[in-house]
Amino acid sequence: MNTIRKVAVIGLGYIGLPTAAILATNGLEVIGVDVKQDNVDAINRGEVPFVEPDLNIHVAGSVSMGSLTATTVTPAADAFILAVPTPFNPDKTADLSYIEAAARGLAPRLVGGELVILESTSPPGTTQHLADYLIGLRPDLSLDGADNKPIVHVAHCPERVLPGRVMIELVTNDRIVGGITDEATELARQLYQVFCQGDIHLTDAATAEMAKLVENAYRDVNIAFANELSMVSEKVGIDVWELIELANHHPRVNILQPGPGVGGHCIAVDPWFIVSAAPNESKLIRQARETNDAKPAWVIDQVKLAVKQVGDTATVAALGLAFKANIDDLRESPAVSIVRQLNIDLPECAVLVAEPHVSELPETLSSLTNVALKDLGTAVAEADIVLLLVDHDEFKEMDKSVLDGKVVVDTRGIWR
Ligand code: SAJ
Repeated sequence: MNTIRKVAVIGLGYIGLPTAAILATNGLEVIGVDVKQDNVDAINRGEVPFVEPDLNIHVAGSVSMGSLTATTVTPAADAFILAVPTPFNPDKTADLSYIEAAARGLAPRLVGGELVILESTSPPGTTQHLADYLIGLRPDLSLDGADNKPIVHVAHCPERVLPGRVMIELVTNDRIVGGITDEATELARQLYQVFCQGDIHLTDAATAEMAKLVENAYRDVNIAFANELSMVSEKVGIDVWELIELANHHPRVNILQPGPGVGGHCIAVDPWFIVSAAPNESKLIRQARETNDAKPAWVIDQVKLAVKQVGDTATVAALGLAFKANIDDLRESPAVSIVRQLNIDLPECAVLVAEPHVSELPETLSSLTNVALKDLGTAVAEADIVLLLVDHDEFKEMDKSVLDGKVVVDTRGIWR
């Protein structure tokens, strides 16, 4: 195939847009594709439709240089990168409909020789499914040159960047690349080498898929251990934060931090793809998921105990809605579900939410009576109970004396 000069990145979300921008700032012609016209328009103005440190500089710069443009229609290109969502279905299997829709968009543009990379987190076998799906749409092409048909090269390269550090980790993290054929693997390696300063490890597509899932399941299992310790510690009357700090002095122990539950669109989702691929063999992974999913209900029980002390009409300040510190991403956030459930379980309590990273409540909360968004000072001043849900810097840095006389439920251990 020819050198890759033009890349279409399909899906301009938290991963696709940074990837498009980094390719564009490294000299490639990049066309971003998204179904959301508003986002496409914003990007073409050089704006970023969500918060991610340093991304705006890359997008504004590459748009003004003309190396990054956005559109709703997939163009012809030398390489296509699919960065679309893979949510789970109600039965916890992966919903591949966004991948298939992206494939339908690009299939008519193929002439042979292109590279198609799936970046979306996917269960084992999805890259092969994508490849077969493309050939089903374009039987005049092949995956390996069989019958002298022009080749479409298909590979998986899972994204592994941490929200909040995306522009750094895109460049510095190692990458895993696994193609349907060795040639596809090699072509994908060449593309990522354009901007990736980490090592690029080569494997097959299914192993690359599993590597990503396993990384997130590893973290989920370890957070579940910390969350379990927090519940055990409460029961036996000790401080879990001190406990973990002390245990972590051991040279081979590194326990993670308990919290109100695990949020985000990765760690709370990906382990289920392993469970659905091998249900009988993945009992620990499933249990960890269930332990983390059960943590918000435990936090709510702690608030109910506090309300018993204060009275049924207590005012609760809920600090933080994001799924983790210093970002504005509310997806799968345990904090959002805790606030919602508090409103259902404690209808007489006013819940004053302070979330410095959003200007309005998300839809699931905005319609609730007795739940309101306030600035941090007002929420805490008016509260009888202060429920800390996210360890944002603003909360860590606040003057602790404002908590005097209030009942504090600190799910992240920042005020101990
Ligand atoms: N959390 C805890 N305790 C901890 C660490 C995290 O309760 O000690 C919670 C966070 O508050 C949050 C959730 O877990 O609700 C997930 O946060 P995270 O920072 O661990 O991870 P994500 O979801 O932001 O990003 C993960 C990363 N995966 C790993 O670190 C193995 C990232 O590298 C992946 O690219 C990303 O998932 C993804 O897209 O899959």
